[in-house]
Order: sequence, then structure tokens, then C-alpha cells
Amino acid sequence: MDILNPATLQSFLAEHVWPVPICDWGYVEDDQVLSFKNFLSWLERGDHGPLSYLSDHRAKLREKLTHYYPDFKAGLVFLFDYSHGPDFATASGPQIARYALNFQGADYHLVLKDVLNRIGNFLQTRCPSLQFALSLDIHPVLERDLAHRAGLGWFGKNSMLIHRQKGSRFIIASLLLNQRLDFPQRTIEADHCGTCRACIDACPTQAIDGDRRTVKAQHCISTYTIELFKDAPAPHGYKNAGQWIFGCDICQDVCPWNGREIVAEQLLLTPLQEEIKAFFLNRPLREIISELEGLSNKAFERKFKGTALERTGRVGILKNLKAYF
Ligand code: B12
Ligand code: SF4
Ligand code: SF4
Repeated sequence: MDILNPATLQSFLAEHVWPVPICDWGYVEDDQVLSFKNFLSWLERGDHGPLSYLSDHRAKLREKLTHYYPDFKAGLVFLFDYSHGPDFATASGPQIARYALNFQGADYHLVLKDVLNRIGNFLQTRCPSLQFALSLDIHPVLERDLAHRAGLGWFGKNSMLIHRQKGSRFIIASLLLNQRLDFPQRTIEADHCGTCRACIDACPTQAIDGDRRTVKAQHCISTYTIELFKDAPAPHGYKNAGQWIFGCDICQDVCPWNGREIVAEQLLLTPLQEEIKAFFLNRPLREIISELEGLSNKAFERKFKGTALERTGRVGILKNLKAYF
């Protein structure tokens, strides 16, 4: 049987065309989450705001990976780099978070589930007794902590996991394994924020708690625009934010560890990217509002099926747009 080592995994990853490149990956064996106490005190302060799925019975599942995946022995953590993509020319006008645009316009949960399963299946060809579970955003795993333990970066003051060469514009997605591999584990990355406070100063809603390296979710534009599906008051400062109508990238865009510009290297838009661009970008907000008001919820779902915008829905996005007036 063919052997499995870091080089064979790396060549498998390099041979395949993924929806976005894997800019780095790491291996971790410890089950001990380093920042569970930080997570609990964040909840105690009420900084999860309306995100009740974090504070209910699922909160304690995050203390150890074995609470979620009892067979856990090791994890492979992948960073999917969404800093490269087409030029959407959105310098002014409505803004949509890059993670929602740069996975070919698709919801990354859908595409990365498939990618992780393909990687897992490859590992099984080399190691037939291996079983795996996925950790992909929605699972009860503190994913930044996991990536930090895999030596992939540090917690920035904006709470993003920052990689020394790649910055923070990536999605973390992992395979949790029922056995250890003969892979080296990197040392933990040191903090490289220093005296910088660019993200804290740039956040228009003062959502960043830089001393604790967390975000007050109730003030964050990302919570308001992605997680709230019905009418709700916008966070104080929202109107000064530019026109972020889905997600917010401000605290990443100002971070010196990220390149100033998104690298626009994809020349042709995918059909989903075309759909999002034509409807939402480079248009006056009032025009989008009136078109959305003319659509039924079902028609919106059909139009944006498979995109990240489907989550918030027509009513949620209308709420985001109208809050600018
Ligand atoms: C809830 C959530 C949100 C909430 C709350 C955000 C937050 N910062 O908590 C909202 C809706 C606001 C949000 C927004 C965004 N999110 Co979000 N979100 C999550 C989710 C589901 C849970 C995060 C969580 O547990 N928060 C609780 C807080 C307390 O944990 P934390 O932020 O990780 O903070 C840790 C540090 O403070 C740490 N800590 C502090 N000091 C120290 C010191 C040391 C030494 C150590 C070890 C640790 C440590 O302890 C805390 C607990 O681990 C994760 C996926 C997951 N399952 O983990 C994605 C995730 C964090 N989100 C992600 C993304 C991409 C975003 C957005 C960029 C999307 C956008 N463009 O709008 C923004 C960024 C906003 C920001 N600055 O964080 C990525 C982040 C990737 C990265 N490079 O870090 C994740 C990991 C999803 C993924 N699978 O890739 N998100
Ligand atoms: S995502 Fe936007 S609103 Fe949220 S903390 Fe960062 S800059 Fe502030
Ligand atoms: S902007 Fe500065 S303080 Fe904020 S995360 Fe980046 S380096 Fe750290």
C-alpha cells in the first residue's frame, strides 16, 4: 500500500483544483482547547449578543474535541485562501464580504464539505482504518483555537487567526481523525500584533475588544447583516461603515498582515458571481431595495440558491439595505 506522509498529502492537495487554494495546513494531536476559558467569559459578558446557538447546551461541547467527536486522536487543519478573485470594482457603493464572493460565488459550507470529504477519502486509500469527522464553521469547535494549536497563526486584536505569510483572509476547515498520523506538529505561533491598533480604530461600530482579542458580536456588522434575518436595530455606527450589506471586512482590510488589495486574478466571473454582481454591486441602494421588494421570498431563494446570501434571505438583506436610510 502507498505510504501516507506530509509529502504525499501535499502532492495530493497540489494536484487537485480546489475552489480556492489551500494556502497552508497543519497537524495537531492535543485535545486540550487553550482558550475555552476566554470563550466562557465572552459568553458571561454577553458578548455573543443574539448568537444564542453559542451559549446553549452546545457551549460546553467546545471544551474538548472529544465532546464533539469521541474518537478524536488528531486533526488536519486547512486554510482556504479567499484573498484572490475577480475585480468586483466595489471601491464605493454596496459591499459584500469577500468570503461570500470568492468561493466562485458559492456558499463555502457547501463547497468545502465536498473538498474535505475528498481529502478524507484520499487519506483512507492510504490508511483504510482511518475514520474522520468534519469541522467546518457550524460544528461545535473553536476553530481558531484548533488552527492556533496546529501552529498556523495567532489571535489578532480583531480576534482573527492571522498567518504570518498569508494574513487572515482564509476559511479554516478541518478533518478530525480517529487515529494519529506520523506527521510533525508545528510550534505555536507567537503574537505579532505589537502596538498596532489599526483594526480597533477602524471598526465603525467599536465592536473590537482589543485587550481580550474578541469581538462584541452584538455590535458587529457581520452579526447584523448575516445573522439577523428579521427587522432589528442596526448597531450604532453602522451608517458610517460605507455600504456593507452582507458581512464586513473592514478590520481585515486595515490589518498590515493582509495585502492592501485583494489580488484580482480571475478574469471571468462564474454564473453565481455574475448574479450577485449584477444584482447587488455598483448600483444605488434604493434601486436594489425596490427590486428586492418586487421579488417574492421564493424567487429570491431561486435566484441566489447556493450562495452565502441565501442564508440571510430577502427579508434579512432588505433590513440591511434599509438601515442606511
Ligand atoms: C460566531 C462567529 C462569528 C460571530 C462572532 C465573531 C467572533 N469574533 O467571535 C460574527 C457573526 C460576528 C462573525 C464574524 C466574522 N466571521 Co465568524 N465565526 C464565528 C464562529 C461560528 C464561532 C466563533 C466563536 O466561537 N467566537 C467566540 C469567541 C470568544 O471566540 P474567538 O473569536 O475565536 O476568540 C478567541 C480569542 O479571543 C481567544 N484568545 C484571546 N486571547 C487569547 C490568547 C491566547 C494565548 C489564546 C490561545 C487564545 C486567545 O479566545 C477566544 C476563544 O477561542 C467561527 C467558526 C467556529 N466554529 O469557530 C466563525 C469564524 C471565526 N468566522 C470567520 C470569518 C471569516 C468571519 C468574518 C471575517 C466574516 C465577514 N467577513 O463578515 C467576520 C469577522 C469578524 C471578526 N473580527 O471576528 C472565520 C475566521 C477565520 C480566521 N482567519 O480567523 C471562522 C473561523 C469561520 C471559519 N470556519 O473559517 N463570526
Ligand atoms: S467585522 Fe466590521 S464591524 Fe465586525 S469587528 Fe470587524 S470592523 Fe468591526
Ligand atoms: S490590525 Fe494590527 S492590531 Fe489589528 S489584528 Fe492586525 S496587526 Fe493586530
